Amino acid sequence: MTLPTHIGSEPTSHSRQPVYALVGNPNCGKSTLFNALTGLKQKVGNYPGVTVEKKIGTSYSQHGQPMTIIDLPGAYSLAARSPDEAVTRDVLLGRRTDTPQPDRILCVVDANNLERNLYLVHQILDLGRPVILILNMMDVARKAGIDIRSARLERELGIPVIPCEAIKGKGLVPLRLAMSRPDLPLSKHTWDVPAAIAPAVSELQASLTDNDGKSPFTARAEALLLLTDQNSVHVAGSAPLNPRTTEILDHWQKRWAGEGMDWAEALVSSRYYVIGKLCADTVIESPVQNGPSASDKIDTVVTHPVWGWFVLGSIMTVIFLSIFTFAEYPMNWIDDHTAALADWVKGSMSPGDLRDLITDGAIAGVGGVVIFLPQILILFFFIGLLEGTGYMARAAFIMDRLMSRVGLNGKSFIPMLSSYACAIPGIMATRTIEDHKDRLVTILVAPLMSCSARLPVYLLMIATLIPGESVPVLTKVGIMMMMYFFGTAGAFGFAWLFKRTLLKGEPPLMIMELPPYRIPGTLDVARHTGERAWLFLKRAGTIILGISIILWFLAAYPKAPEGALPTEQLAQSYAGQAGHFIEPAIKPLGFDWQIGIGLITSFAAREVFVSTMSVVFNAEDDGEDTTPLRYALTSAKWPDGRPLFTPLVCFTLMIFYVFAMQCVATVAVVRRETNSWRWPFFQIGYMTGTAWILSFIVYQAGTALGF
Ligand SMILES: Nc1nc2c(ncn2[C@@H]2O[C@H](COP(=O)(O)OP(=O)(O)OP(=O)(O)O)[C@@H](O)[C@H]2O)c(=O)[nH]1
Ligand SMILES: [Mg+2]
Repeated sequence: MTLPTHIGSEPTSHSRQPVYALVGNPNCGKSTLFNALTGLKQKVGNYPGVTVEKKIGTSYSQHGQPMTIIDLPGAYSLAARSPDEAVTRDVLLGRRTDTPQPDRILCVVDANNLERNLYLVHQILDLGRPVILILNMMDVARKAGIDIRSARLERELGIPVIPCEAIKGKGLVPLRLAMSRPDLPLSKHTWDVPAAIAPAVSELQASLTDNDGKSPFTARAEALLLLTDQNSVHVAGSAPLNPRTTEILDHWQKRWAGEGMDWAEALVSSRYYVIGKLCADTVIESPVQNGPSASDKIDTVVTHPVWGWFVLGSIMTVIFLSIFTFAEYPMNWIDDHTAALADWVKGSMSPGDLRDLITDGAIAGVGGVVIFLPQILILFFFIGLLEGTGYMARAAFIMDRLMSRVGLNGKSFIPMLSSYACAIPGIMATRTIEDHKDRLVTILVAPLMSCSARLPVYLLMIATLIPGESVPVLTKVGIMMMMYFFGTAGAFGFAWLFKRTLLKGEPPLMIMELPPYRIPGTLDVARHTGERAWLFLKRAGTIILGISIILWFLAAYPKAPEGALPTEQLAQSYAGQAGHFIEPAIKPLGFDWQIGIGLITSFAAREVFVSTMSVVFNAEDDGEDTTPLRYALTSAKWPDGRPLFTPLVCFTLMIFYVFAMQCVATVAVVRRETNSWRWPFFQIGYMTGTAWILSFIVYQAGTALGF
């Protein structure tokens, strides 16, 4: 039976601003197009699964009319398997209360993989809404010798088809013109649902319309989805089906099962049959070269079981080496200027609490952290490059063997890699993982990957540990890489443990697309780096400033009697009392009450440790020294005169920061993504417990060995 999708066109007048949704397979350039249309800065990257949540923006038609554009996570099919795909399906089917249902759909396809990409487009045409088909990445297709007869495709489908190069903004004018058309046609494309299934589709459609209150088109699309993947419709949050609809579904499924028919497979292959015919008529492939492409050649080395690791190691070394060497000059500059600012405030205000609050609280605290901005910039510049070129997906690929040993798949690795920047986007990225337990395991271990907030702590400790300039920079790089290694090994170890105990499950199969290498957009990398730098500064200006000010008060009150030494003042202050309170618990790790104050405050965010040390050790006094905090730390002492920050203590402290869960923002995100308090609390407990135990072992063993 042939079901016409629809003939005619949509109503011409819009009472509100028209809503467009950008839909397509992962990594086909939707967000790039979204940015080009709206001028916004949605994150773009050369690996599947960059966008995991919808994002709304405004664009203007060729006549200046505003239009709402929704960027959506990539999906291979409307039969969603992972939480990010579910977002796309639910927005399209109008199930989200927080998002307007799109009136018109912009289907983006990668011109290099038209056949595979058209599967989703085909499902979307069933929705009976106006669609514009965008053939993106035409530049890559052209180079690969793929020619698409877009006029023919346009005739066959009866919808506008627009070739584009989103990355260069090519094709935007025709696209805007098409979007401005008040009379966008509905597809007149028809396809044959297998005869044995067609009556079921009609019955389900009728019931979904009459009993579940769906519009006829949504009803038909949902009927087809129900038959291809029942789970995809019975999701949390969507209204349960009317009993009558379920009854019809059960009836047909029992009947087909009795006949030994695989109805889902029959539907999928009949779709592919139509798509195959469509592509045969419209895609002309003339291979321009024989033999492997440049991408393939690079991959034989980069994904090689031995050389791959070598490449990964070299890249990491280059990144850390750059962090240590190139940051020197701008760091000194920032340091000089914060010192000058503090001096200026000192000179222009009369002595008193307010002056001290500004210099010893705000400037010392924020300055102590902002000094690490150059390193953060360098780190994110490299991460941006790795994401843009497509190397991230390769790193995930070579890690896959290791991942499957611990019971995870390559899909968990992108979230874990992203956590090197910050656990929050990492945890968001777990939405691409289909299996609930695998997703949870990944969320639980992601914060063990050393995030950029730990960088200032490591850098400060390494500087204190190796004060001289005589030590080769590679030693510092080595210690730093050790910390990253410990964090990563810890994440793998705990993933292994959780997969065997709490969250048992089959090791999943790896389904990871390796995107072709691309030269990243300069603007994308700059934007990515700039955005992260801005986030870092914003944290310094808000959370770190706030905590520094509070901490200053807690350290300045209650006031000690006249003539007391600064350390006596701190010791009997509220902050000092808190530090003393936890000292018994941390003394076995080699930490005193002053470090204890830092441990307490850095539960808000890890960098706060650095600003706390600046406030506690009141560091910016010495005009002479260019690295005052480090200097203050090396001269800090226990009451009996022993030095406090011995190399062993610095090292132990770094170990503590590798493992401890210290970030309220992450706790909040884990709470939201797991929808319970149980998991974030469990995470705080197991991570901080591990941090304590390992620090204890390191410190005690180190002391026994005479370090
Ligand atoms: N050569 C070329 N690259 C492009 C084009 N459009 C986008 N890209 C690149 O393709 C990659 C993927 O782009 P995104 O916009 O992140 O893709 P997406 O569809 O939003 O991906 P997900 O959010 O993962 O579903 C990025 O590296 C872009 O720079 C294009 O027209 N030509
Ligand atoms: Mg995207």
